[in-house]
Amino acid sequence: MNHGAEPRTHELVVVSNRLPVDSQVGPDGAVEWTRSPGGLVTALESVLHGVDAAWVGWPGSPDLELEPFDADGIRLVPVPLADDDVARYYEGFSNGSVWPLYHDVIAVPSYHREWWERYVTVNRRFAEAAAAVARDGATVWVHDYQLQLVPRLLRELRPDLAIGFFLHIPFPPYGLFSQLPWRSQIVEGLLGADVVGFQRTGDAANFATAVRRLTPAVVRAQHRGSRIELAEPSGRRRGVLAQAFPISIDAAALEALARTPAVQARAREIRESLGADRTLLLGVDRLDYTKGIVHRLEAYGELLEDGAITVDDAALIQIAVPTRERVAAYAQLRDEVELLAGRINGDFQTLRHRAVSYHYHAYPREEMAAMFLAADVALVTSLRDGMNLVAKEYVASRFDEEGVLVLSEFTGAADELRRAVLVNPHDIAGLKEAILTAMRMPRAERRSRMRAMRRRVVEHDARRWSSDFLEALALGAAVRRAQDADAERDAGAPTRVAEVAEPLRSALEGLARRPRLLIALDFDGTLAPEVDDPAAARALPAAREAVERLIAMPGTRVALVSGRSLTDLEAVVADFPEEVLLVGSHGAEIRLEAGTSFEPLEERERAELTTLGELLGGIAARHEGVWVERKPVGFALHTRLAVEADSQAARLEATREIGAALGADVIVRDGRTTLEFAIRGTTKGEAVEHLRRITHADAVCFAGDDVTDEDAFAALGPGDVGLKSGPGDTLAEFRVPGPAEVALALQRLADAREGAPSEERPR
Ligand code: GDG
Repeated sequence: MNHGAEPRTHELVVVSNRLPVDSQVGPDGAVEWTRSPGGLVTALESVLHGVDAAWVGWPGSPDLELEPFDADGIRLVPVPLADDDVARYYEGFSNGSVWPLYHDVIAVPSYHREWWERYVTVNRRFAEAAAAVARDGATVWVHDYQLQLVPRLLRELRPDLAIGFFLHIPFPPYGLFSQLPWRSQIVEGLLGADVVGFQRTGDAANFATAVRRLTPAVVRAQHRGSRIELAEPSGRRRGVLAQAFPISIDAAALEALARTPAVQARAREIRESLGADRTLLLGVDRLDYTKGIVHRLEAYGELLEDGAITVDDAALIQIAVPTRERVAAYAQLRDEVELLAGRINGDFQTLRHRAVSYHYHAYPREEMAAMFLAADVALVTSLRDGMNLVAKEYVASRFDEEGVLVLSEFTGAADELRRAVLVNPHDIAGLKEAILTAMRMPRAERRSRMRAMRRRVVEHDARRWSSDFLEALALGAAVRRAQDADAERDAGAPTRVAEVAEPLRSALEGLARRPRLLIALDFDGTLAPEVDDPAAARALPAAREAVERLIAMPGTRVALVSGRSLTDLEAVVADFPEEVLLVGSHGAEIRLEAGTSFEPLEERERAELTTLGELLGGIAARHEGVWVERKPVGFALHTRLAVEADSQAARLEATREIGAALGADVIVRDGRTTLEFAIRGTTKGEAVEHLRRITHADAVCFAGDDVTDEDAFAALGPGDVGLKSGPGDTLAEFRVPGPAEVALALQRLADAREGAPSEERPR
């Protein structure tokens, strides 16, 4: 290894919590580094070679400040963590909050603000370290749950980079994810990437739901994931690909290792030491509560207890690699597993044979390969696991096409290794059954299953995983750069009308020249992308900016016309200028000025409303169980609590008396248990008519997306412009795909109106 301090930049930068090295303190007290053969290094090996790459990560010991150094042709860039950082960012937020939450709350997550704050600080430190060593336009690939804020932080520092993120663990369903007090920040953090990769399609789908629920982004489902369209604070649109890229292993290298004479000899030795006639069951896991080790031991213990197997038939080797020992849940799990293994041995072992051979430490790769080769059955019983590489490693090392894999359905690997004996580890009876099936499986069936699984793992290996991901990232970044370049070019041009296609462009230019213009716009699905939570809907920044520009121009009024109640609408458009006219409840409520609840009624309307109230009040007084409710521009007669005779009589009298007194001025709506009378129209069409009158507009532009907007389109005449957002039948003359294009059309209208002769326009 070669130490050096000169600042260098690189074309590919990998960022992960840990650097792929282990430190040891040498006899002279100096720190020595050896490359640790962790899964991620192996998986990235092929892409790291031949490019100028750096790896940013924590060297693994607290309070260690190191200069960047080279190891095996890769530049290693250490990020220091103080003991307190390790406690709060790593053991705390990463492993005490995120890990249990993302693994189906198998252990109860705790949420502490000081953990979260340190997570933010440490993520910023990683982002800064990556930004400092990335060449102009470089690719940065960020890994895993400890660094979910890095993509956004890095994009803010270095918008030129192609940023990818891969989550190695599951992404939970929204019902669980929503527990997280900082759920929005996490989603925003991840959306800083061009590509967010997940293990399973289900994880990508869970993420898409979280994006829909927590942000106004537009999410479109596609193969193995979705495409997310964001509006950045600058108003620019940016696409993010969220998709499954199932991780894999270097199958060829593992097979080659398993084929070496030394490993084969060692496998024979292991078998002989256990007793040649016994079926060898093997479990290899980090000692983590997600891995289902207790369930596995319970099933095995019960099989011995039932007498279905004996220690003369079977042996279980359980390798439990120490992990996160300072986190309480892990210390407890260790006690539980060791107690159980001890109890099974106490109950069932004989002088000749142990029931469980339990090892609480890691082994070298060669020893692992020998164990895989020796084991008749591999037991992977995770309660939840992003992928589980052990399952794939077992398959890859079985070049002899022998061995049976028992695999939990709750692993990512189960999506690919369909010919394993699939189990639900919570079902102990089913798990026992599966172990027996595996132990007794006929040779021909074992071989046919193993062959099929081997094909999958060999074809979909780590090299393919990393190249698929990096290709998708290169493509995503290229598209974004092209869009940015277009936007920059257009921003410099005097007019940007050309982006809106003909004939809409000419129609907008025509509108721009009209002296008094009314622009009436539906909100949801037109200015704001549809979101699951209506309260979270917000107009695209580009749309809001266009409205701000238009409203500042003489002779130009803008109204937002929505089916929402006025109060509701006011809440979601609080970021709009106060001069905007608001129409709620499909036209029933109108706010002409901020602070007024709705438009003051004209004298005639006030009189009509009084008459209406008096007549209905009289009717309600005459019939038991009938009452009157005041509405914004009318009344509703409720008959739900009246007996049939009273209800019918009240309805008949109301229709007759009001018809006689007010005639066609009143709009009647007949509901099952209500009869509503309004003195002002309550369709968007009537709203547009009304707005046209009060603003004295010469021309109207209306944009909307749903069926209630059709009334408004129907109210348009020659010289007006109707713009439909999205699919579906429409009376509108023009159509655009969605809110982003509506925003663009409004911007072009503003551009054109700014440039149009304005002398005839009133102030
Ligand atoms: C996370 C996700 C996802 C284990 N014991 C020894 C040893 N190992 C190696 C295995 C394997 C790796 O450690 C464990 O990988 P897993 O995938 O099984 O599990 P996690 O550590 O939880 O990994 C997981 C993975 O990230 C990758 O995306 O699959 O779902 O939780 O490679 O062989 N290696 C050596 N000695 C041991 O004693 N040398």
